[in-house]
Amino acid sequence: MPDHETLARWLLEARSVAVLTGAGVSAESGLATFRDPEEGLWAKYDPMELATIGAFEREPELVTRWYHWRFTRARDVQPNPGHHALAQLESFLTARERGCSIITQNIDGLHQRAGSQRVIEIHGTIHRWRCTKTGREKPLSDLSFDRFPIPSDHGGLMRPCIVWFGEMLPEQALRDTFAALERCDLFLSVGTSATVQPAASFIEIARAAGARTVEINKDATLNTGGVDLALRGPSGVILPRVMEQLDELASAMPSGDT
Ligand code: BV8
Repeated sequence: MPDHETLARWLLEARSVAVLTGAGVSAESGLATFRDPEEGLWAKYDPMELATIGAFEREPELVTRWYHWRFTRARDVQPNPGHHALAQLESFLTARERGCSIITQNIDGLHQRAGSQRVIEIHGTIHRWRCTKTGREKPLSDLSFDRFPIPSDHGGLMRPCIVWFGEMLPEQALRDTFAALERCDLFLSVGTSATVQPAASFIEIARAAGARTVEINKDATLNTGGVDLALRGPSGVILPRVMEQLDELASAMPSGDT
């Protein structure tokens, strides 16, 4: 049986699905991943170096400019068929009173723009910024990027509400993530190199909870050898094919059986 049909059958049987996504899910929207080389001005910078509290403290103007540039990129691109397929999966499962959580490492907000509602942003969002002194948050739309770095109203600086390397993940997001992992019977890892902790270990929690594990990724990762099913290729192609197959299987079932 072709892999995408196997996955469609597993999704039809699943009672609760947890999906971990990484930068690869947004690649087909035109957003660079952390490991693909950036073009232009930012090509000479290593995202792993810039996405740190130390870099912001040492060079607040550079890091603020980088996040402003990443925000404008995220604003100007569109969700791709992979994002839409995951939103469709959430609707499919929710209509059948089954669980579905999108646990994303991405800060671009594209899952929500595609219609996903049950999104856990474990590394925060670029669409909200906060004062470094008071912690008070503002939506990005309330900020003016006419000077870098951006002074806050309280004598501090404005920083994006994201998790930098060396920072703790948001407590509520972690609680919601662990709840989703512990109740899932199917775990999908999509478009992530599975190298950043603690996200890279989420698959172990799902596996310990008895879930089947699936990887959908352009390249092999450290997780590939241990998953129950690995589909190699672009998520924007694979996920829509799986959803087409799922809809076919569901419509072939006697009504009320899915
Ligand atoms: C933490 C937000 C507790 C910012 C991100 C020393 C000191 C402190 C911590 C550590 C330390 N050593 C290790 C750690 C832990 C550290 C860590 O994991 N480091 C790594 C480098 C080893 N983790 C942390 O610091 C975390 N906090 O541990 O707190 C703590 C606190 C203090 C001290 C100790 C412990 C916080 C981690 C969060 C960092 N913030 N993002 C921003 O976005 O700017 S991480 C960022 O990088 C992303 O969010 C994402 O998580 C990660 C990139 O990974 P991916 O998303 O997987 O992207 P990548 O490019 O790697 O891979 C893309 C994949 O997609 C590839 O496999 C490719 O093949 C595939 N692909 C490409 N195109 C497609 C595709 N697949 C399908 N279809 C396609 N079309």
